[in-house]
Amino acid sequence: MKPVSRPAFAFMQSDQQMNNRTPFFQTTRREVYCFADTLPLCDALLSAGAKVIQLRHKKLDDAAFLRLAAEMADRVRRYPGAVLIVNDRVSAALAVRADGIHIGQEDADCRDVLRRVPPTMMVGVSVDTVDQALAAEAAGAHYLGAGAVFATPTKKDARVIGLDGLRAITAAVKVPVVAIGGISLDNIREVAAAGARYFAIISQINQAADLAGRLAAFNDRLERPEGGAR
Ligand code: TZP
Ligand code: MG
Repeated sequence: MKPVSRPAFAFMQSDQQMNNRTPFFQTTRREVYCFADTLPLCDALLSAGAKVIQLRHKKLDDAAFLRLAAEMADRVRRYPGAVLIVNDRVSAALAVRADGIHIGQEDADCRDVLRRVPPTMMVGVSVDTVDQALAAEAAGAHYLGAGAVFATPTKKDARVIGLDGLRAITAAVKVPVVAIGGISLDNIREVAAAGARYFAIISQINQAADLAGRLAAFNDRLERPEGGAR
């Protein structure tokens, strides 16, 4: 997809410049949810047609993270329909007027985050049990990240909930569920059948030799959930 050219100062404009994409996360669509921790990766994902990019970087100090977040927000805004979610760091999400903030159980409290961010900013919460899912939904989370569905080298310490755990969570809540952990071309249809609406995929996309081709292959699986010939 070609970027739309916008003035470079676009994201520095007033609050009205802030996105109005809530609710981006819906229970009526299926979408791959991508991750970037560098600008070249962010660019590659956007030009391949990625619609959701999460900035997830565990090591950068706050100043460097903020610079990267600002650059990524600027890039994402050139692609209509694409959104930037910032992981963990609420202040950075606010400063760059990200489309969303994603928090884990050990990060900030969901209600506190919702009070701090504008109503247009989506708040996602990681959960791995039905109780956590119900609590996050009751607190007002716009979407839930559920996993790890499968064991994954990307996050070795993640609790594995399996397809049964995912199914229990999607059945318990109304908000859209983003499945995460070990999602591959071989299992994404089962993950979709378990009720997930978004599919958070790190290694199987970011480590692919042909990133755009891999993203297209995932989208193809989602467009034809039952499989079969084109
Ligand atoms: N949270 C639970 S599993 C996971 C995170 C961040 C990593 C997912 O990465 P991959 O490579 O798609 O399994
Ligand atoms: Mg976190």
